[in-house]
Amino acid sequence: MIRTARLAVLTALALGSTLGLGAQTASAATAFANLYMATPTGRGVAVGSAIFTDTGNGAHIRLNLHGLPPGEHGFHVHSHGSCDPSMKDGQMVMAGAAGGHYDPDIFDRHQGPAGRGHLGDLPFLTVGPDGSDNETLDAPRIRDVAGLKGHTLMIHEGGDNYADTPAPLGGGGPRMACGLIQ
Ligand SMILES: [Cu+2]
Repeated sequence: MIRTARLAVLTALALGSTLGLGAQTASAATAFANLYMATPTGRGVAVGSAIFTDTGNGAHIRLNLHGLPPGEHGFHVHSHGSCDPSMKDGQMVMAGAAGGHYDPDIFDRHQGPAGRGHLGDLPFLTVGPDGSDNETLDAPRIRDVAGLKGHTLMIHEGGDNYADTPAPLGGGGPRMACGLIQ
């Protein structure tokens, strides 16, 4: 009897390691996005991935990015589940179909990862001189990692001052890379 139970546990463990990321998703709240450069015609080259993990005290975001311009870049969850270009006021917007910053509580303001603004306001990225970024960022207000699935993760060309002034939405400007959170 005991031996049978032990065998079942071992089988489950073996299955879990075979399934890899899928098994993690089932047992703990994780979500990930593969990111691609945004271009006027849609998805460009792959630039790596981000993995969200629930810590019980906010989320950790583990980055594995490459091929990006060095320096600081605004980094947000956007509302819609598409990275396609869109048209706004007669102008093409790269990754515009992703919509605005994810704001389920309708604060309608940009305040960064610690403020009372868009829930999707994440810490900005700092890309190294070689174009890679392997940081792990803290997102203390993201309490429901699974709830991010179906939204998009966005990297902007410029940095993020966690305010709507002097420029709106942290001043990061155009959308540079984007990925569907799944
Ligand atoms: Cu953004």
